[in-house]
Amino acid sequence: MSARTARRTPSRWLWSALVGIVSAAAFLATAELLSLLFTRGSGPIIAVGGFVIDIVPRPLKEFAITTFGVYDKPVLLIGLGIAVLIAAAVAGILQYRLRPLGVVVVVIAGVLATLATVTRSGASGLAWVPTTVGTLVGALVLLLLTARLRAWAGSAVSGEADGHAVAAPAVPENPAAPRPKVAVDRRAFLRTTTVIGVSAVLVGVGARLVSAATTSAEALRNELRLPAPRTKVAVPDGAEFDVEGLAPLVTPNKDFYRVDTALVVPAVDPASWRLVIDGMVDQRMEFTLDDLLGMGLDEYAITLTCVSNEVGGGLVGNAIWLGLPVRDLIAQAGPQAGADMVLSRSVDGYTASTPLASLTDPGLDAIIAVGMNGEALPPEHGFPVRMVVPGLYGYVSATKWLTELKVTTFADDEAYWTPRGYSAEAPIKFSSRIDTPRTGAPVAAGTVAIAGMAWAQTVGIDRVEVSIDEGEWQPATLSNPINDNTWVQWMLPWEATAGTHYIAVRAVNKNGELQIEERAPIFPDGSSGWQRLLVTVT
Ligand SMILES: Nc1nc2c(c(=O)[nH]1)N[C@H]1C(S)=C(S)[C@@H](COP(=O)(O)O)O[C@H]1N2
Ligand SMILES: [Mo]
Repeated sequence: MSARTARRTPSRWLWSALVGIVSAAAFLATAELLSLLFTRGSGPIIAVGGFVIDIVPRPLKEFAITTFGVYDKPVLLIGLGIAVLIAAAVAGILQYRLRPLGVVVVVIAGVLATLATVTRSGASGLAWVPTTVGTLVGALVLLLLTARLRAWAGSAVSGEADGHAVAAPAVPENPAAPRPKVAVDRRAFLRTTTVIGVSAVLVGVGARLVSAATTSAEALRNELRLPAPRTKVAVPDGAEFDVEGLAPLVTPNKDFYRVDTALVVPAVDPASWRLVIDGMVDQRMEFTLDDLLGMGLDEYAITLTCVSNEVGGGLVGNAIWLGLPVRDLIAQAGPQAGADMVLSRSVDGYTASTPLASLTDPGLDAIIAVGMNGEALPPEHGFPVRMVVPGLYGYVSATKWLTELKVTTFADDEAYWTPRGYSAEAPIKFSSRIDTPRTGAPVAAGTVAIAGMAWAQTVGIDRVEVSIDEGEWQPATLSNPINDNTWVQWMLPWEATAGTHYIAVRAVNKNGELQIEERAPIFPDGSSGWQRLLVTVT
């Protein structure tokens, strides 16, 4: 065997170990990437690390802390990394020598990582997805690369057998001659391994960076202490019905709809955050968060609605916000004559155009909010500061991660959605919605509660009417509203008989106006129409 031949024969131990490591990298990269979607960026490494921290016996934990001090977590992660590397190399070698033991090792590791993930506190119902898909990808890569390695090794052996196929030719290679099979197989193996390995590293590191940025927003938020409200929202008796399937009066933060253009939730440090008021003002103003908190905060109950909410849809939510009137800030800057719009800007560049009159009206609770339902704004709802304006769709008023209010004119400035065809001004079209019963969820004959929500921010709901099977409109019972800026619940008992039935709903606001019957799409200024649905009674 010539030296050249020896060099071209794969060292199976090393290459199969590398195959194992690349497979593990593919596993982790896949899981990290999916964890951005399913576990709020808490990837498998962090989950397993946290799991280890939780199950390690206290004396060992204390040993780690006293020995490594503040470096106990990095040391843990490095230790974990080394363990993963060794296990991966072993899996690669096992798969090559004792097929399918390597895949078995990957699956066992996957099951352990999944268990660690789903048992983390606050894990969502889909927390198992990233590591499960990761296991699949890891196992597939292991199978694929091992097959490539075998092909290479196989052709190298047969090349040796016929004596000279892989030996260096004595004369310069004829470029037209077909490549020896061993060279082709070697190339295929190396290329696939490199492509998968490099992609895994890029995807994995990218996903970790993204999640590190988002988790740090969470960390900053946990440190912020908000002052107690000067006045609290009083929820009157009878504000909420006890009907199964009916939306709660106050939407929990975790269930509150989210709509924005941010691919990654901006991580804003409250310490360096500033709100600038500029444009057509006498005095440019700049506020720190402490400035705002020091002005005294009150609670405001306001129902937020998205222009993209279809009739009967879920892009509407009600929260008790902690904040202060925008008009107090704008008054300090002194808006100039001729201005008719405020362009609010987010740290991520998003902008909304709100009529200046809405933000200076002493009768309208247009607010700068820092709190939502008793806690600081969640990162995805605009931490640390957003705007909320009763009666205007979110895209023209509710800028999250707010950083600038530019006093200007509709003639001079455009908001994010305006050149995309949406109306520059967009008051909420008041509406009503059936929450229960639902199409596709049959109910038993007998007394059935038909119930839902209705909203007419700034005006209030006067009544809600229900029609069954095109029959006459019957008034529903309304819950006791918190105020005219919030939605109300409505309910109507119904003696349901077996068969299929139509239920329709409409509202009348306190100005005596009837909800628009004509159907309109959400584009360009919000949907309209009466919700009408088919229910099956058994
Ligand atoms: N920075 C920023 N703020 C934004 C948006 C956005 O895309 N970026 N979307 C707006 C829209 S369309 C709506 S309906 C509300 C939704 O607020 P929520 O996600 O807290 O429910 O935020 C508004 N504020
Ligand atoms: Mo929206």
